[in-house]
Amino acid sequence: MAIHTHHKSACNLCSLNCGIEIELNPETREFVKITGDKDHPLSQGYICQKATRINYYQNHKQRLTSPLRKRIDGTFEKISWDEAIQEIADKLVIIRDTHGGECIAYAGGGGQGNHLGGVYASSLRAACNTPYIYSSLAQEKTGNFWVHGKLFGRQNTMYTEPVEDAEYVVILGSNPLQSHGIQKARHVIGEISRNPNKTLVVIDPRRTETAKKADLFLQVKPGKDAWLMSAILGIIVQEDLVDKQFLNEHTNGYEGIKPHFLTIPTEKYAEIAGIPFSQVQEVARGISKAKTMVLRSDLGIEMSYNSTLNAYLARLIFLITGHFGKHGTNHLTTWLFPLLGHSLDPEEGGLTSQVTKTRGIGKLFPPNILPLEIDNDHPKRIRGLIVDSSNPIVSWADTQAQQKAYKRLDLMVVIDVAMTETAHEAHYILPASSQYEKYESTFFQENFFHLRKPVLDPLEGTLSEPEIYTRLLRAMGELSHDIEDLKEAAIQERTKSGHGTFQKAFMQSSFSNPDVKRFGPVVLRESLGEALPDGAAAAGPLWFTAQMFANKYPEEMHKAGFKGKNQELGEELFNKILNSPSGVKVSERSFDDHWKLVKHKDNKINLYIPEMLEWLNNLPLELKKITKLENDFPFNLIAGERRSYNANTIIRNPEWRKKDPEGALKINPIDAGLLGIQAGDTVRLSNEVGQLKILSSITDEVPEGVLSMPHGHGMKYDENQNYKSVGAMANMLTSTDHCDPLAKTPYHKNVRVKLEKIEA
Ligand SMILES: Nc1nc2c(c(=O)[nH]1)N[C@H]1C(S)=C(S)[C@@H](COP(=O)(O)OP(=O)(O)OC[C@H]3O[C@@H](n4cnc5c(=O)[nH]c(N)nc54)[C@H](O)[C@@H]3O)O[C@H]1N2
Ligand SMILES: Nc1nc2c(c(=O)[nH]1)N[C@H]1C(S)=C(S)[C@@H](COP(=O)(O)OP(=O)(O)OC[C@H]3O[C@@H](n4cnc5c(=O)[nH]c(N)nc54)[C@H](O)[C@@H]3O)O[C@H]1N2
Ligand code: SF4
Ligand SMILES: [Mo]
Repeated sequence: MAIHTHHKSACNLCSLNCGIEIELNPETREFVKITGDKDHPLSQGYICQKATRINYYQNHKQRLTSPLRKRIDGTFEKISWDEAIQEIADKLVIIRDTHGGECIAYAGGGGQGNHLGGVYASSLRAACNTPYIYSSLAQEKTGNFWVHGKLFGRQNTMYTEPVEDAEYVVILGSNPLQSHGIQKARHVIGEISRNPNKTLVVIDPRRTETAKKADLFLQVKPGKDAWLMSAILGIIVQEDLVDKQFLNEHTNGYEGIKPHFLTIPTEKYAEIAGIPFSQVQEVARGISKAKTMVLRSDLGIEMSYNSTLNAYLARLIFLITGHFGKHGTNHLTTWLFPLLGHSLDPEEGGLTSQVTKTRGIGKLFPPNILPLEIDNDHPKRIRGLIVDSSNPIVSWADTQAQQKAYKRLDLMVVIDVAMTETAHEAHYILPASSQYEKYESTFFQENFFHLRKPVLDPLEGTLSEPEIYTRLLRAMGELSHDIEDLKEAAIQERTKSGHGTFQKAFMQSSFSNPDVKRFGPVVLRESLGEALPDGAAAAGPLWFTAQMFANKYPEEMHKAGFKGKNQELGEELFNKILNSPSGVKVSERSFDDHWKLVKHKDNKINLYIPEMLEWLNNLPLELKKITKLENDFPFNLIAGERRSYNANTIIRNPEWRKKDPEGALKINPIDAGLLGIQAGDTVRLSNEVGQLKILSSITDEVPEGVLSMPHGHGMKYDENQNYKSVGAMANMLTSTDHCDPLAKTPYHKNVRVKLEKIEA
């Protein structure tokens, strides 16, 4: 029997990336057991039930082991890496040089646990000369980012939601007991729920696991959060419960927004939202009076009607009550590696997409416009698409529209560990090593960085993304400049007397060698990276990241225990990252220097956003008459619930699910009774976009007229080569234009459908 080995790493199933310890059978490559890593500074040993089953991600029948090329008949043939790389590179160059680099788009760039490869993709985009990134983040969070741009001055300003420190906690459109989103969610929510001195408010149309723990559950009507939040804000303003001192010290524009909330008919709005007025008053007053308050929100208001306006209103609730930038409140934070950038609005000259002229937010473009940007006769339509670490056919709106659009591409490449539904549409498929077979890291958690070492050798036939991107660049004829000087300096740097050598050489090269600026990550991997111990070449670019961070936030780093100054401080951070198997806390911030992170000139928050106030004023005052759409499709489907056993599309083998293998539809007993549906019946959901069959379950967790189904189901898993899908794919029913007018984030929580029993 092989001796099992133990390895520290991180869970790749949600953005928390809890520290784990993997017990590995090196002979079979099986992950025999997974436990929480007690040394991980954030998760401290916590994991949820999903992490114990990561082996289903690592080992399964659909792992890719060879580059594949599509034949004319639609089947795939195996080809060598050299062939695949050269053919793809040639085609990229042809598109770029014939139609322009703007006609190439990049989609994905990192899922829940793999962000290091995405760093290298920036070099490929530079070679293709394209700025276009389509990202799953731009189907949930870009409304927030746009609002942050206005409030705080930069779209990539982020805040944390430290619910564990607050006396009053509002969970709005999120279900942390299943989806997490906050560290150790089950412990933390349990503690708040039990603590008589703390108040937990949950706002959700569904009586969720988290709602069951709440002191106050506001069962809002689906998509009516904007009215509910306006009513809360209206009460706060009308009863003058605002924090005047805070508004004076830290904000501008309150006098501008005040009249808009003074006139809100709060009782009427509460009625539209479906919440008793006394409850809305209780929450508004509770928030204002609380010593500390944290608001945590997520997809329930982001993938829902008025998404961008919701983002603004949610933030106003804690801002005008002064619950911000203090212990026990939401507060701003920094990342070692920023996940996104800052885009100017189109009116300020910001970049838009070529065909639909859609704005970028945080330098990202929304998946909802992608089919239209391709399936079009515009001269600048997208002709080349590179998909990395994403499965849009399952994950993005309107599966059918995407399938139709992708057929029009001159080149579609998918880089993935598995044979996905999206890979099936591609001309070329490139097999990546799994997240446990290469150096990997995630940037999701603020003030924290975790570089993970490989646990296993790469599966035969696979390459890491850094290697794939480097090879593509070479095959495109790039990377022509000599980097011998950097390579030598890198070797010197690792000797005792050589400290600082690399920094100097790098500075010089960045003037003399154009590749350093254009393809920084690749150059750093091939120089400094190659000189690192333990095959850590892919971590090379983190040296530059660490230097930039040390330059920007020396005080915050000192508070986190780092010594040194300037370049030395950066080196210390880099070395600490390389040598911390459980991850590193990179900085700590005292609340005194919090306000520096607000990027407006006077470091004050700008509350006055005319576009949002206009939107607010246009919210209809009356419950509209039933529309034709509502008549034809009488149910509100929440298309994409997080449950115990879904993790986006990261695990494909349905056997990983201990319960609810099909991902049943939740139906209220009264609706089920009216339609003669029994638990376990297969039912049909349909609308103007498409239809699907799904297993039913009956529960009063959902109110009448509301249905809820999970996302991430319906993937085709290879059962003895007969592709069989288990469960239903939510995006068969979602449309690309059912989305926020500003950010184009989809309204997946408000999908109108018809429900029918399928007669046997
Ligand atoms: N188990 C599991 N956990 C996950 C994931 C997973 O796939 N599985 N995915 C991860 C990812 S990528 C993300 S982004 C997060 C998302 O995490 P969450 O946003 O917490 O998860 P959801 O279940 O999609 O939606 C949250 C809640 O919104 C509610 N909701 C629906 N419509 C409305 C509405 O109109 N108003 C309000 N107020 N609420 C509404 C739903 O009932 C649900 O309880 O989860 C992460 N964690
Ligand atoms: N209807 C509906 N649709 C939704 C949602 C919803 O609530 N409702 N939720 C949405 C949300 S919030 C999100 S974040 C998206 C997520 O959707 P996606 O962007 O598709 O992301 P994931 O499902 O996390 O994983 C994508 C792919 O990464 C691959 N992968 C895993 N590890 C590696 C690796 O190391 N290298 C490479 N190259 N590939 C790897 C996996 O095999 C998988 O194919 O789904 C969204 N889709
Ligand atoms: S909370 Fe998220 S990261 Fe942590 S173990 Fe569960 S799925 Fe993995
Ligand atoms: Mo997400």
